[in-house]
Amino acid sequence: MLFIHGDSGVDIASLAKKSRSLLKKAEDLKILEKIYIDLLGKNGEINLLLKNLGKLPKSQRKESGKVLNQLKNDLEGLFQSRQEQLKEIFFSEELKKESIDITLPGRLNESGTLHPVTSTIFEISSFFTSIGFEIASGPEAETDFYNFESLNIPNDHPAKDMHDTFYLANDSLLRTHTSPVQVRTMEKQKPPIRMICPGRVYRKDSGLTRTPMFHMIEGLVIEENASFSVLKGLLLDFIADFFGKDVDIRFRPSYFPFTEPSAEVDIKWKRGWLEILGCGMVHPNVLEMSGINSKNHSGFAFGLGLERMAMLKYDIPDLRAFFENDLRFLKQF
Ligand code: 2U9
Repeated sequence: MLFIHGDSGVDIASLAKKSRSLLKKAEDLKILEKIYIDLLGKNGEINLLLKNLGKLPKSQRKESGKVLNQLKNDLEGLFQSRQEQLKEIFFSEELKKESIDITLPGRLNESGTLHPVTSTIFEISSFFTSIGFEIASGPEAETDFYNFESLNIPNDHPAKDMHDTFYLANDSLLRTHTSPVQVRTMEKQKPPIRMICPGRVYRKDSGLTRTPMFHMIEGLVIEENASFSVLKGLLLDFIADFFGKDVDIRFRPSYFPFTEPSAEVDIKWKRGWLEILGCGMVHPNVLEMSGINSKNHSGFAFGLGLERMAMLKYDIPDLRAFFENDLRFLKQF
């Protein structure tokens, strides 16, 4: 028992026991800090005792000082080792929180894909350019002359009806096929001409199998001796290239104002015959209207709808999928 102020006394042994246990049990760095200040701070319990040593009888001062200083050193040590421990626990917990799970899958760079209509245009174009065809394009807003008159389409033809064609201001209209581009090319270029023309076309039409805008490719060949047999051979090669060599193909007579004779081509698809394109020998009136002498030149032409080709090739059941821009659909291509 250490007596410091008159009749009150301090039991060093129990102070030591209490202090050691407090330091050892401190749960985190903040609590430990507080315990340190209470015990060993400037005005802490131990320092107050040291300050008051002078009040002890001289005979006890030396011994008490020694005991208190020993306790102080002892507690400083305990504090430091508990502080190290708690720091280690704190840091390892922080590390755990910040740790990176390197087994998780990385962030993938998603790359875009071509729209199925675009890849169909590319595929068909590369077949024709590989055998010497040029690719041409032209305006989507056209005149009556280039879209109808020059193509031998009479004024009373149903295609010219307000119900079928989008008419714009200033006597222009949205082209209903890409044929105007071929007419413009014939006006500018001397034969031989071998060209294809992919692009958007517009018709006042909509439903499950038709949309007011769709894509076409049309082809045109003007030579001295263009013949139906060459046209037929070319289209047989093209269809075999696009759909595979084993596909069954049928030519069937048809009618278009701008070709004579005209035909439509069907392929055997699943259960029955399916129309995929139209073609024919360019009508002499069309050649003459574009400044080509029909006496010493002849031509053939063909046209096909691209959405339809893409639907068959990629087995897409619904036309609307092309225009909805649903990424789950587009990502498959
Ligand atoms: C010129 C002369 C003739 C292009 C042709 C077709 C037959 C044809 C349709 C197929 C399905 C359009 O997308 S579709 O609706 N096209 O059947 N097109 S011959 O004839 C031309 C073109 C230009 C100067």
